[in-house]
Amino acid sequence: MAELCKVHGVGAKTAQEFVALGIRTVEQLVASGRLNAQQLVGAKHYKDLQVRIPRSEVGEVAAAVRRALDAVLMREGVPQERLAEVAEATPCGSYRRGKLSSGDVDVLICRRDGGLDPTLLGRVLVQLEAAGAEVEHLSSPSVDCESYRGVLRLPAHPHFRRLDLKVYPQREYAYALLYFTGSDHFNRSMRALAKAKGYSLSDHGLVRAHKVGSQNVVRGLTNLAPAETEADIFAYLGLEYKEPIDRNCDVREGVGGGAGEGVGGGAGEGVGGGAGEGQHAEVSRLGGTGCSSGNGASSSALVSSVVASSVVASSVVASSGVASSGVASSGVASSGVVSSVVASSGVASSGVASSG
Ligand code: DCT
Ligand code: MG
Repeated sequence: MAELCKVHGVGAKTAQEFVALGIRTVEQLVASGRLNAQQLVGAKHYKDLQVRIPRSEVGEVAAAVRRALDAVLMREGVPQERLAEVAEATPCGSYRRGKLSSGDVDVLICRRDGGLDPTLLGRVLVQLEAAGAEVEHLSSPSVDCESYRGVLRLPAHPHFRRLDLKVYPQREYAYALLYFTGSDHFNRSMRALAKAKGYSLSDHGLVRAHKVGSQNVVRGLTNLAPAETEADIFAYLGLEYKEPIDRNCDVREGVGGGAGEGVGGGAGEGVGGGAGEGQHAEVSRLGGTGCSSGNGASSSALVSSVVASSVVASSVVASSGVASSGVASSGVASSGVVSSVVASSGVASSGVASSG
């Protein structure tokens, strides 16, 4: 069961169904003929896809994508000196947050000289293959594709790696960058803040949103805050700007405030302890904004850092003597979350019940 769950595209429920059929190993699973095309790719490479990708290789994959994009653009007649201004390709996710290793490679592409081009990703993939990469698809790149999921192995590298490519138009690009940089906890926190202010924040923009009854949320269609940069979005929401490296709210690598991996100094470092009891009320006043996570990490700090307008210097927080809250049901203290989000805005908070 545990082994079957490691196959990309096979969830716990499906794995249980396979086990009920007497299937125990990935080899048996492949032989059973019960996998769809995506699951077959996942099964074929399931060992590779469990290996974390060193930062240098994420950079190489992203550079290969950029070269392929450039080749495609040049074939369209874009002169070499205009390539950088015509299109952007930014590796996001944990790589952009400075992590030393990543689970996958997330590259966002923006065509700056026009709207969406549904054929672009397909052409980039063909070019990647022409340049020697082995590519297998988890989603089809052929028709109207603004988003691609697959696995890729660069020549001279032993492992296949998960690759996600997405194309966004210029007007949405800053929002997409913010979203795909994450971390997911940081995003949850920022979305919760937006929600508390009557907005809905997504990878496409910021719209008005209000609840009807207990469930339905009506979202506006107009992006209220056209943004050139991520900083514009922070500013619109009244937030202090956070560099990508300061958006690591995960607890995997920041347990106890400070055990983080990262480059450039700062990722995952914390102010040590710092769960401010006083801010719990602020968070609960927001009605438990849904920013707690399933694995027990609280990411409420961003919310309260804005809602509570007082700014407590992080050093003060650190020395305030308030014990790290340790709310996580998994037993993982959430101070890594607190410290990485709060670091400079400085309002201590965590302590939101982990199961929300
Ligand atoms: N994301 C999110 N909510 C999720 C999943 C993802 O907001 N439930 C965003 C934030 C990160 C970005 O998408 C890319 O997702 P992943 O690749 O899953 O995360 P990562 O931070 O890049 O981590 P990893 O190193 O494991 O790829
Ligand atoms: Mg990633």
